[in-house]
Formats: sequence, structure tokens, C-alpha cells
Amino acid sequence: MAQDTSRAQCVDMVIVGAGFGGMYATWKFREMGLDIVSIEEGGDVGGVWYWNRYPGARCDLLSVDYSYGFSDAVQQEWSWSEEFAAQPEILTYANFVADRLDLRKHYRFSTRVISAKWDDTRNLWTVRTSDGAVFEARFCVMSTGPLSMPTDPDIPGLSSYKGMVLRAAKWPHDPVDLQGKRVGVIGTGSSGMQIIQTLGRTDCEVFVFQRTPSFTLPMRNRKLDDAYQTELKRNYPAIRAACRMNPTGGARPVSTRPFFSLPADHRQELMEQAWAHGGHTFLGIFSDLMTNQEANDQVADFVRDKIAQIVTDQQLAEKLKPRGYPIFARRPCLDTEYYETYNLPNVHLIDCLEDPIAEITPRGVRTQSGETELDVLILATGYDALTGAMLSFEITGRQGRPLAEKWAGGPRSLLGIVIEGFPNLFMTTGPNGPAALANIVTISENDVDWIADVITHMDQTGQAAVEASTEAEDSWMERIHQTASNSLMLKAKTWWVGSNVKGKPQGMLMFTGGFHKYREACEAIAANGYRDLVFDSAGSAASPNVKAAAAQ
Ligand code: N01
Repeated sequence: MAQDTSRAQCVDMVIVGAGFGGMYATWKFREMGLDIVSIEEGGDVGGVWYWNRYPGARCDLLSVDYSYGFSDAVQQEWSWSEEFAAQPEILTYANFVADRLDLRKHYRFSTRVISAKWDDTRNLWTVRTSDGAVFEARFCVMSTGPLSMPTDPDIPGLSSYKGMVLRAAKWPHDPVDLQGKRVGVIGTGSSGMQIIQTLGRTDCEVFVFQRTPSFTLPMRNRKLDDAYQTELKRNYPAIRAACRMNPTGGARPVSTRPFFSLPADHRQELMEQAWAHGGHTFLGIFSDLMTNQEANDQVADFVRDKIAQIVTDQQLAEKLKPRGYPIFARRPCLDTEYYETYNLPNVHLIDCLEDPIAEITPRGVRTQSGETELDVLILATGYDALTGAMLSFEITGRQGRPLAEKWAGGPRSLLGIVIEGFPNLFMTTGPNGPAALANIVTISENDVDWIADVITHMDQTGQAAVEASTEAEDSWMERIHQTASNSLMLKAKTWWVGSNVKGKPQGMLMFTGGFHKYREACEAIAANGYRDLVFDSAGSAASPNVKAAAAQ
């Protein structure tokens, strides 16, 4: 059916999202001279940090890593107060960047994209938004984020509950008074654990509904003093370079030492030191934790022993011990006295493996053994991750093919950036890249820069459209599959493999080979003259601005 585009506003590029990917894309493509419009559902910048305002929300990547390196002015002017920043500081940082780089003027906030359709004859995208606007654009960049579509639990009776329901991922912007309340928390992933360890230290009565216990390691956060800040700012070029060489996209220790290459007492000593030091040290002491089941078991035992040492009631400690999956095959958390929280008299664990939730009632939560009355119910039940946001609106590619149809068996793309059959559509931190397995900010910068180079190449060579070749996409998907199969990553049920959403295709969708290998793959495609991409020069629609910039 012909599209009515008579009201359309013509731009070079539509960018979706105001998280770290969308904000950097907005800056980068504006600086390249493109006429851009950026669209964001939230009322302002910040992405997940705009929405996730729950008590205790904090990033468990180092603040220094979890910040932009593309602008030296920004990194020199901004100072982090803590090694691991809390949500309010990260949101203030996002606002600082938006102000400093004057990004807001490009955004339409509180606006959702409702469809994006490719026009084969004109080589243009038509993008419609919830406020009735229509844009025609040569390019679309989807910076919709891997964790931006929260899911409610599949428990009967939720709508019947008469108390207050709060969602970790859509926390109210106005203060919520939880003082003295009976608060139930469903979910013990990263969000739930942060809420529990925070509310447990207030005068709330906290009831934790735990289904699968998660592993968590001590964060041991600390304030950053002036001397440290000065040294840090002097070293930024080296830090950013190190992040780009690292599997996590952060300046984290990496080991080349297999677990069993050391005697048992030395291994124990290293684990004790890492536990005492906190942060990411633990992940950097052995090289083979995700490939050697026996090594993984021993590290998991070490953490289970720590739980037993911390939690005074040994029956409770047993319930908190994660079992049945390798440590680090589900997203581990860095916590602040999470296990200690269960020694507090106002914190109660309901083990939903032993005593499953039957329903949510008007008064609270009923498990098999009885009803727990609650004033407030907090849902920290996770996300339709990686693909949820992209499939939440209609995207139609070449010959009217819906993305939902192409991705019916799971997402397919080259690098998580370009998709066969969807010309001039780019993703940042897309589902087949390292996505949520590495530092989102480092990946975002990598992806946006790669896209910018492709667009420059197109304009220099007179191309109107670009997409992944079928062969390159197939071969990248095979590499994702092979890399995951060679590790223990597939041995846990988690959002990483889509098992938290009913009916979702299962399997590792992210590239598990590390950010450094992913970056090398991106660079190799550019270095081979983009032979893995298919270009279409028909009626080249190069933006006049980009052409002018390229000619300079
Ligand atoms: O979500 P999750 P999240 N009955 O999917 C439970 C990032 N993040 O928002 O495992 C009972 O991890 C579910 O139980 P189970 C980070 O990448 C980072 O916490 O399915 N329980 C699980 O316990 C993270 O991985 C930070 O048995 C039910 C929980 O809900 C990602 O976001 C902070 C249930 C969901 O855990 C997602 O974390 C926060 C049911 N019917 C988030 N349905 C930091 O940087 C679901 N659950 C620190």
C-alpha cells in the first residue's frame, strides 16, 4: 500500500533513543553535517538511567569506564564522586553531556516511534511517531538499548492487587514514601538485589520472593578523592585505549592463568584477596572460568562458602546459595552487603522454589504455604531484552518484509549493527554484538564510529543504500553460535538466552567472544573495503551536507 508522506519532514537521519548510544549518535552525525532528528520515549536524556530510579540503583561497572571518551572536553570537565556511581549521578552526567554538547535541541522527547518503513524505489525510510509526525530519512539509527522493555511476571492476579505496585524499570519520578511499609520484592536479579539491600536498611518490612538465587560479589565501593581524579584525567588516553583492548570494554584485569595451573592454596589465597578487594578483581584472576566446568564449580563453591560465613541462619544461607548453573553464566552483580541484609530482623526470604507463588491477591502475594499481606509490591522482574524494543514497533524492510518476520527465530544481523534486507538501518549495541555483556558506552562509541565510517564511504563512492550481505550475516551468526557453544554460557536459564520471556526463541544472541574481538571484527570489515556489505548506487541519495563534508 502506498504510504501517505505528504506531511513528511525530510531529514538525513532519524536516531531513536537518548541513552548513551543515541546521545553519542546525535552528536557524531550532527558533527558530520547530517540533518538529524532524534526521538526518545522518555521525557529527557539518560535511557535506562532516566527510568531506573529505584532505591539503590547503581552501575556495577567502574564510573570511569562507564563514561564517554570521544570528547576530551567532557571527560576533563566531569568528575565522578565514587568508583561505582549511583543512578542520580549517572543521570546528572547524561544531562551534563546533553547540555555541554547542546544535544537536546535535536530531540523530540516523550515521543515514541510507531513505525519505520523502507521505500525501495526512493531509498528512504518513513518514520512515524506517536505525536503524529512523519519523517523521511535516508538513514535510521536504532539506539533503543538492550534492556529497555520491562516485563511483568507471568503470575495470575497482578491486576487485582489493591496496594501500590512499583516497577524497578519504570520507577516514579516523585519520591515514594515507603516508611514503615510492608514491601514485597519479586525478583532477585541485579535490580532486585540492589533494592533489597537498600530497603532492608530502612524501617520497611521487606519480603523477598526469590525464585532463582543469583551470585553476587562484593563491590566495596569507595569515594574518589581529588588526587585520584587528577591522575585519572591525566591518564584518560591510556585508559580509553585499554578499554578498547579489553573483553569487557572496560579497564578490568584480565588473566591468562588457568585455574588448575596453580596449587590449591595459591588459588584460595587469590580468591580471598579478590573477595577482600572487591569490584571486578574476582573476574580477572583466572582465565578459564567460562570454559572449564571444574574450575567454575570450585569458584562457585568459594562464593557459596562465603554466603554460609556471612548469613548467620544456615537454613537461610542454604536457600540463598545459587546452584544448578555455572557462576557467571547468569549476569553476576556487585553488591553492598547483600547477603548481610538477610541477617536483619525486618528482612524475610520466601523461597519460591520450595514455596512457589500461586497468585497475587488483592492484599498481597499468595504462595503455596499462605498469603503475605503487603502495602507495596515491587516488580524487579526483568526485561524483554535485546530484541524487545526493536520489535515493539513496526519495522519494514526491503519488499515490505517485517523485521518481526525476519527475526521470528531470533535476531539476525551482522555485528548487531547492519541487517540483511533492511537497508540504511543501523543499530548500536544491537542484539548480535556484545550488547549487555560488555561496557555499553564503549560499544556505543565503537558502533556509532563504525556507522559513521560506512556513511562516509557511501558518500565518497556514490552509494544510496547499504545492508549486510547474506553470506556475511550468516557467517557472523555462525561465529556467535560457535563462540557460545565453546563456553559454559549456555548452561543457565537467563535473559541472556531469552529464557525469561514466554515464547521467545532460545539461544545465545549476543557475541560472547569479548568486546576486543568484536572491535577487531568491525575493523576487519572496514579494512577489507566493506566487502561484507551490499551497496546499491541506484539514484544515489547522498546528503548534500555529507557530500560537502567528505569533499573538504
Ligand atoms: O532482571 P533479571 P534485572 N516469579 O532478568 C524474577 C542490568 N542491570 O532487572 O531468575 C518469581 O536479571 C527472576 O527469577 P528467575 C544487568 O545486565 C544492571 O534484575 O526467572 N520471580 C529474576 O530473579 C541485569 O542482568 C545493574 O527465576 C520472577 C528477576 O525476576 C539486567 O539489567 C542493575 C518471576 C529478574 O531478574 C536485568 O536485571 C540492574 C516470577 N513469575 C540491572 N518472573 C547494575 O549495573 C521473573 N522473576 C548493577
